[in-house]
Amino acid sequence: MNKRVVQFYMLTMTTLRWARSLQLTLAVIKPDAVAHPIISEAVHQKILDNSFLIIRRKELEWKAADSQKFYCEHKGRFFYQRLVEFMSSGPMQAYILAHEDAIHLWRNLMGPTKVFRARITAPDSVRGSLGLTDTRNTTHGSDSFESACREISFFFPEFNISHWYQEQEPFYRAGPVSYDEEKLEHRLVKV
Ligand code: 3AN
Repeated sequence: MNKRVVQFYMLTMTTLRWARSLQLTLAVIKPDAVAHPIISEAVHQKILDNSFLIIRRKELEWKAADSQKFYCEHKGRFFYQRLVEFMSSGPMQAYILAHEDAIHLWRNLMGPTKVFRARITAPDSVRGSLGLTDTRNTTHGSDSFESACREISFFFPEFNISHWYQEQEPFYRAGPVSYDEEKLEHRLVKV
């Protein structure tokens, strides 16, 4: 069996085990990691290894105004200016991920915000193993259902979240789905 067929078979088996509704979250690989393909590829692999479905993925670059808008809740904090400059300093990769427990699972895999804490308390987490500093901490993940909806719309304005939950979620949950190795996204397989 070639690699693509094996992956398809494994994913088919995986999707058959979804017992609960799928949840969407936003994950971002930040500029510090995208600057080093070996790091961004390791994060991408971690997403696949943890059975997330990649519903959408894109590479993008922010202007300072985008960064200020997204992080407006942190305006006034000592790290705000540094954060805004860093997040508009180079390309990022944004993902819409689906999993039964997508928000919690991705936050857990990322580890604590502060890299020094992450290295001690969660050394195998993304931030614990790959993070550079508290600002350049490799990844972002939504922290609630509400912020996932808001943040997905911020990064993917063309994506209709309610439509996905109503029309697409049942099909992704039931499967089968395949992984498109060129687009690096999962696709529904027509049976
Ligand atoms: P998280 O990304 O873990 O949800 P938030 O929302 O509190 O954490 O912070 C948003 C981003 O701001 C973090 N990912 C990090 O890049 C930056 N940040 C947060 N706290 C600090 C800090 N104490 N020093 C430097 N940067 C920080």
